[in-house]
Amino acid sequence: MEKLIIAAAICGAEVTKEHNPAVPYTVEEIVREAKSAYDAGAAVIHLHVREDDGTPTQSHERFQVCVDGILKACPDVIIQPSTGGAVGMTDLERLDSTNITPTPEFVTLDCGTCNFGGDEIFVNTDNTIFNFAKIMQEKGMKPELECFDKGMLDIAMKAYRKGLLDDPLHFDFVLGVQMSATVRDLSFCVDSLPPGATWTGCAIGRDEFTIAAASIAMGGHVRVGFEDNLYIERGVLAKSNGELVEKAVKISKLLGRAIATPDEAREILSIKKK
Ligand code: KMH
Ligand code: ZN
Repeated sequence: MEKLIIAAAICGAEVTKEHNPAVPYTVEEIVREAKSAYDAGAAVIHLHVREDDGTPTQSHERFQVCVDGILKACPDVIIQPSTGGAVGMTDLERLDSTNITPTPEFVTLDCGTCNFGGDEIFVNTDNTIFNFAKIMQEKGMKPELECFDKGMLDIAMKAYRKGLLDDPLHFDFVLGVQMSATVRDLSFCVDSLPPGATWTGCAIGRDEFTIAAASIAMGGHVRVGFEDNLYIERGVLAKSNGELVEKAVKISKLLGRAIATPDEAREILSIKKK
């Protein structure tokens, strides 16, 4: 089977130090967490950043300092700035994370609106998605198509048919927010993929490693990290993102699948290094 790409979502926009004191806020903490994930085997860092007090920000200045720090510590890693940001941010604010140097090689593209718990709604209208896709295409940034349910894959395919997405497509199925984190739901998404697409599976909360194991066995790639899950096992907080990546590496090795380096991940995903 193809080597496994592990992405580490090291920070997110919703979790806080109250949930797990190792959640990074400062530039030093962000770099520390990225390095721990990279050293453990992550090829991709899915990046959100914070102000020092933990407030999520998409400011390109803050992203630039964090990206510079991460690249100094992990020179070949693939950094994937989020364009999802935090619930309630404007489209312009969300896209500011991409205004950095070098232009990001990989970014997220959220493919639909979804319930984000309580009264929170993460808004991605068709026009937002098409505009983001167009900008990504113009700037040569490969989008990872974030799908929180199968309908979002269908919306992504609308953008594809409009010529706003280039082959080969890469999807990230995020389970446990809107669709249940079950192997059945993951299988439905995977069975619906267009030919030639690659995919990653991840789940929010306690099902992170069940969905990771299923994704590894099914030939997909995986994402783990504090953005999605704060625990290494039931009731035990993870000490670092590296510890979560190590667990994914262990599962993959047990299942006989080797881990991709960042350059091997670029090859698998057809990403051009900037
Ligand atoms: N924080 C969520 C509202 C992404 O990174 O593109 C959006 C999110 C998805 O995390
Ligand atoms: Zn994210």
